[in-house]
Amino acid sequence: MANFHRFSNRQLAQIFEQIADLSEIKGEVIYKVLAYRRAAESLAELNREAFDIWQSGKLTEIPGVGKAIAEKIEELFTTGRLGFLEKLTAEVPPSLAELLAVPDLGPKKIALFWKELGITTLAELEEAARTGKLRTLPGMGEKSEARVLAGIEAYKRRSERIPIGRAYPFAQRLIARLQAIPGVQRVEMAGSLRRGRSTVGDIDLLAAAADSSSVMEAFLSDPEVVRVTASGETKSSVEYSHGLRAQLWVHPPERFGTAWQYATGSKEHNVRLRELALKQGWSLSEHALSRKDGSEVLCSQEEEVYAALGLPWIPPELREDRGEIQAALEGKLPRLIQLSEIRSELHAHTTWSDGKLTIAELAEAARKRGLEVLVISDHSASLAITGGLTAEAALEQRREIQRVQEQLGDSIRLLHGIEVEIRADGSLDFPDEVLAGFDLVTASMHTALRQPRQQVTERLLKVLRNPHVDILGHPTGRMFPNREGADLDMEAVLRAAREHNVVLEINAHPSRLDLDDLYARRYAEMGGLLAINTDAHAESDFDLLHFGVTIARRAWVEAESVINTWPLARLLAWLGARHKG
Ligand code: DGT
Ligand code: CA
Ligand code: ZN
Repeated sequence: MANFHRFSNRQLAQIFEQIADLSEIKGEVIYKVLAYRRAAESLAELNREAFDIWQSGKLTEIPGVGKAIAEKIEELFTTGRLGFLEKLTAEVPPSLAELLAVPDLGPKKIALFWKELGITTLAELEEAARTGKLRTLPGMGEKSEARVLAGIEAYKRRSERIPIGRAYPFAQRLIARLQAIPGVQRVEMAGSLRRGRSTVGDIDLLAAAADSSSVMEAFLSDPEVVRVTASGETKSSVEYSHGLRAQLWVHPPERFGTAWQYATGSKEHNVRLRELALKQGWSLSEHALSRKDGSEVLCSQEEEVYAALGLPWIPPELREDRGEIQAALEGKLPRLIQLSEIRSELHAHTTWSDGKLTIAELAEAARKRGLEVLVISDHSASLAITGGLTAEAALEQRREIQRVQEQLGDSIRLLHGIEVEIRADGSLDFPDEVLAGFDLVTASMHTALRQPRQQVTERLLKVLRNPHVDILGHPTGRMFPNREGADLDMEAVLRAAREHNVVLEINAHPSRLDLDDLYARRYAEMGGLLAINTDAHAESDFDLLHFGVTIARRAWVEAESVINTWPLARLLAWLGARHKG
């Protein structure tokens, strides 16, 4: 048999999408462009491989695939190439396709810029607009040139992911506004935001309403909206200033369960779930579960969707196609840690270094939130910008903590910790005999994060071997949106931490979320212990704890693995045993 080229549906879809884009810029008649787009969409949505369909001679039965497109698909499968596309890319530079995604920039203008000024990339277009070259072209002027620049700005913002720390509070505000609209029964987060990803492409919201028009209208006409990017009866999307984006889906309450399941994703989880449904004779869509005969089963609750497929409800944080459906089928889903199970904060700062609250104020803030234990852990001296503690100052602080503890009685237990700085050479700010005096030692690095991989890894390994170090704080040092973590050999770090029984922190501050979910999962699977800490510098920081718990949930972590869930006696016994050992 001949050697065929097995293009996936996705690859085929991308090829026809590219043909559509380039034909459009070339000036091809619009119905042909639309036909290519339709074929691309239909190929992307197929639930069987187009290759298999081709082998059974039925390509033209695919919606949107007529004779001309079927021939092109066949050429790809048989030769691995497509003469038509090769000719097209020789005529129209493929890099122009990206420009179609710039808001308010159409194919005619793109062709004009290309033919008159030789512009083929986004960077060239931006340069031409900034230097006033576009305004001289026919049909252009200063205003339309400015609009091109604004479009480029919007496009760049749109391709950036939004940190969850910005998306989440904004989504809460949007939800409150939409819930106030008459006829709206319920509004919930969906998409990557509900799954708790550290960054989101956009904010997905789902509303339950019998009639979508009033809630859609309110969403689109919100005064903070700067641009409507799509609008329809069941789905619309908008942009706000500062690059925030949101998408609202509206479904009737009796179909809320399937809609919420669909809109929560991930896409990969949904694909697997649909496969499972198909095997059981169902088809699953955002609207309903349907049987072969076309009859629908409506689900107002997500639980009903999973139950119909013989599954327990799967927490959204697990829906990443990382084995959760198999685990659910086997009844082996983890009992994920919950926010309410956290009893202690093990990493917090006061006015003794760069915190905003005194020891007493910090203790009160922690007590108010129901915490049973608070570890005061200010910075050590070498992190000079924080006004870090010297060994002498730390002793003085210890006496102050004792005084505050006496005032507080047993309403909350204070422990004296330190966030000791890891120097560039892997030594710590304090000698061992000083470290031995603290109840709990967290070692963190804040500087020299760009050391080469081997050096920075060795640096941490040295720290992990120090028997006084209980917790490694925010292990990689990453900061959203633009500071990458150190280039660590994480496997070596996790192994060493496990060997020396060092706890790895999931820093709950949304600009950190470090460890991330993947490494936290790996460490917990190795049997390692984790801590979830807010690293509070101010009262409101305590309210960020849920972001850290979400990372732990995404990491399949149960309460047992997180030392903040342990009762005081167990925590103290564990610390005592470590420090004796
Ligand atoms: P993001 O916004 O990039 O952080 O990620 P998501 O997961 O929020 O993705 P988004 O906003 O593109 O779509 C929201 C949800 O809609 C997604 O999680 C699952 C569902 N969805 C979107 N497109 C598709 C699709 O082509 N197939 C399936 N099965 N589901 C989809
Ligand atoms: Ca999204
Ligand atoms: Zn800190």
